[in-house]
Amino acid sequence: MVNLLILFCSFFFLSTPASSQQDEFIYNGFNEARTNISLTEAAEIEKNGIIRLTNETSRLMGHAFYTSPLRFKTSSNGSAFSFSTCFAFVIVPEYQKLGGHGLAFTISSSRDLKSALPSQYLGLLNSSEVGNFSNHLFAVELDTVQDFEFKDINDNHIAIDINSLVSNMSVAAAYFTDDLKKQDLNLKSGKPIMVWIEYDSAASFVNVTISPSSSKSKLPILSLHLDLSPVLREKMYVGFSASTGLLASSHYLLGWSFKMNGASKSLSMKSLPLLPGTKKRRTGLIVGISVSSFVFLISIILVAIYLIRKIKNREVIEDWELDVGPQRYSYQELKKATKGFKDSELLGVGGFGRVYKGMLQKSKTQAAVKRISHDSKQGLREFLSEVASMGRLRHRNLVQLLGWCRFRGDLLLVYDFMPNGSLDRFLFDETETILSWEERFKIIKGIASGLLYLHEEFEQIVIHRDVKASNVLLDGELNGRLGDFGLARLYEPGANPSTTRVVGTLGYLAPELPRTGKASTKSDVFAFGALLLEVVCGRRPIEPKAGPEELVLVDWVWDKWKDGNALDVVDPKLRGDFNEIEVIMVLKLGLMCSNNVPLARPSMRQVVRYLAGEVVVPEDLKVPYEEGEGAGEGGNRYGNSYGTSSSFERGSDSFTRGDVDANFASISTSPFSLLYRRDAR
Ligand SMILES: *[C@@H]1O[C@H](CO)[C@@H](O)[C@H](O)[C@H]1NC(C)=O
Ligand SMILES: *[C@@H]1O[C@H](CO)[C@@H](O)[C@H](O)[C@H]1NC(C)=O
Ligand SMILES: *[C@@H]1O[C@H](CO)[C@@H](O)[C@H](O)[C@H]1NC(C)=O
Ligand SMILES: *[C@@H]1O[C@H](CO)[C@@H](O)[C@H](O)[C@H]1NC(C)=O
Ligand SMILES: *[C@@H]1O[C@H](CO)[C@@H](O)[C@H](O)[C@H]1NC(C)=O
Ligand SMILES: *[C@@H]1O[C@H](CO)[C@@H](O)[C@H](O)[C@H]1NC(C)=O
Ligand SMILES: *[C@@H]1O[C@H](CO)[C@@H](O)[C@H](O)[C@H]1NC(C)=O
Ligand SMILES: CC(=O)N[C@H]1CO[C@H](CO)[C@@H](O)[C@@H]1O
Repeated sequence: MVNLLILFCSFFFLSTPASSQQDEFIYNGFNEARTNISLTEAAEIEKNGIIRLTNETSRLMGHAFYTSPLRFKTSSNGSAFSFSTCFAFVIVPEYQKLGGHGLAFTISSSRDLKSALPSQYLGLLNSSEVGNFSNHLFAVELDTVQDFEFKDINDNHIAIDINSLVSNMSVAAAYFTDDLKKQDLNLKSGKPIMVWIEYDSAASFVNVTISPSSSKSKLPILSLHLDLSPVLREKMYVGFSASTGLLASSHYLLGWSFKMNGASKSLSMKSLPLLPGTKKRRTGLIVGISVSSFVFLISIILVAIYLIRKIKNREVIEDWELDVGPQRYSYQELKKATKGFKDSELLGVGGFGRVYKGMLQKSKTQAAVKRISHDSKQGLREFLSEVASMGRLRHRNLVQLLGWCRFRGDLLLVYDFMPNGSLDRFLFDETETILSWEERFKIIKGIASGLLYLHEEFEQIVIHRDVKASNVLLDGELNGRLGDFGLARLYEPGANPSTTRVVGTLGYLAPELPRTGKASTKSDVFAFGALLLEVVCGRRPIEPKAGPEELVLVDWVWDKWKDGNALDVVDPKLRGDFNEIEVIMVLKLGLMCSNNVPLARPSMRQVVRYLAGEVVVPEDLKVPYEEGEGAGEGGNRYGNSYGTSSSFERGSDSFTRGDVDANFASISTSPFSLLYRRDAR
């Protein structure tokens, strides 16, 4: 009986024509497809049925393949069948506008792609496999980072890849409207995008069409004459691969349909699952209207309160304020000093507030007055108890805090005036004066000793939290002085990692910070490393305008270092006039401080010793990023990881996680312990 059944079954399978096997499917969300879709690496099916191929972690890859292989040919030398597929995806980049690699529809001879690499390899191949005809790989990539070989194509493109990631054809992402006008489409907009891929076997054509809605335009955006017969084997796996680079995005798949030898069933945006946090249009509108009327009402009330307050315009000084250490200035005095906070007295606008130049009447000295708005009295009070300690910080490489003032929700901090402004202006702007190497080296040494003081020499450990070129100020003799210490704390909640918002500046943020949420002396060292490289190279840690191999300073420096061409990175503005030994030492130190592993970074004390030439920098240098992760040739193994949440926003010069203003209330209730007790280390 059993034998008979087996006989019957094998007969049935043998005689089944290839095209009638399971070769068509449609998934609106993947909840019921858990057994038919194989996920590997970072990919997972979320509760609502969406496949998340990668989250916003650096250098991840994720794969989702239809579990069983599909038959694409009748015999090994036959011609490949026609097929068509339609899918919907969403890319949510960690930083708005800066995408981190991409997603590819893939036909592969294997669904085990463990040895592939992330970043620009898209999780499809590794560096030694690229271009090998025995890969049998066909992919349509939706890439959010500029390709090496298509410099003219922007960072938002669709491309066809065969056995390689050097694309056969690449076009900027766009679609045709009903009247056949070409319309650009941002792949990393965070909104669903529909993709259709059709292969016509008889005509040997691959067509790719994308659209922000369910309606497919008549013209494909990419159409390539291509015979897939030599590329595809008889049995192939179909699915998706996505990867992240230094900059990361979440890559989501909402739905997918596929059909061999025919038109795949169409998907409808309406029946696809939604990403958490997005709302269908109409409810969005209603919510929008009610929110805006609510906001309107609130603003009327606020205006009324403001007017009432204005009438009672006077300064309220509370008892506790009298206990705060350094000098308390009266608001009237600071107002007068800055000519009423006039725009003409504005020295700069930083991440934390506006800085004005002021002439203090009493002492007849110039000062810089930083005005920070903060609407929580509790937070301010705790912060000010720390200001008291900061007033005791005294070091020639720190900008001295002279005093403070609270006026309503505003905190005013009064600092020594630094006539030569901030270092970033000299490094990056077209200024007349170019800092010589001697001047740069002096500044570096000064800042190192200032940081050492904060970390180890003051009575308590003070973590700066925002070391960067724009926080390095230059006094009249061009000594480097660190400013703004501890201010980042004002925007950071307590140590609860689940609510952690990381404050800092992209390119200076240590990779462990988003994960642990805890700033440490080692995260300051990381930022100092970025500063060292910046000073030598005369460019920012992340330069979106540079080519992909130069985008991230650390990686670029490391590549050059490895190849023995370290001096190539030195700021061309120095015109070759520098001390090679010192430059090499600073570059080396910069790479050491930029190590992904906190423990591998030197302490500030060691840094100071190296810079002073007391100790020789170790001969062999560790790779600044963890080894084995995307370490392929030419891989952009970006040195850092930037956190986990999608709500980074680009400020004028700093990236603050989340909306600072909107989050004040929640931040301000948390403790502000800027200063760690030394014995609690
Ligand atoms: C999963 O695949 C099997 C055949 O391999 C098929 O019978 C079944 O209908 C599929 N399920 C879904 C939800 O596609
Ligand atoms: C992102 O995915 C990786 C790999 O699956 C995982 O280790 C990491 O914890 C995830 N991070 C977050 C924030 O979900
Ligand atoms: C295909 O290959 C088989 C042997 O593998 C051969 O017998 C057959 O003639 C070939 N067909 C064509 C069309 O080349
Ligand atoms: C690349 O992948 C292949 C298998 O696909 C593997 O044999 C090879 O070792 C990998 N090469 C590297 C450099 O990882
Ligand atoms: C291509 O890959 C095959 C199998 O992995 C290998 O045997 C062959 O040496 C590779 N060819 C090249 C040029 O790397
Ligand atoms: C394009 O496709 C063919 C296979 O049809 C391949 O041999 C060729 O190397 C591909 N690459 C480029 C850059 O044209
Ligand atoms: C592909 O697009 C071309 C126009 O570029 C069209 O002529 C052809 O019919 C399309 N093929 C398929 C299978 O849609
Ligand atoms: C390079 C530069 O701008 N140096 C100036 C720094 O500040 C002193 C004092 O104001 C000036 O004399 C320098 O010219």
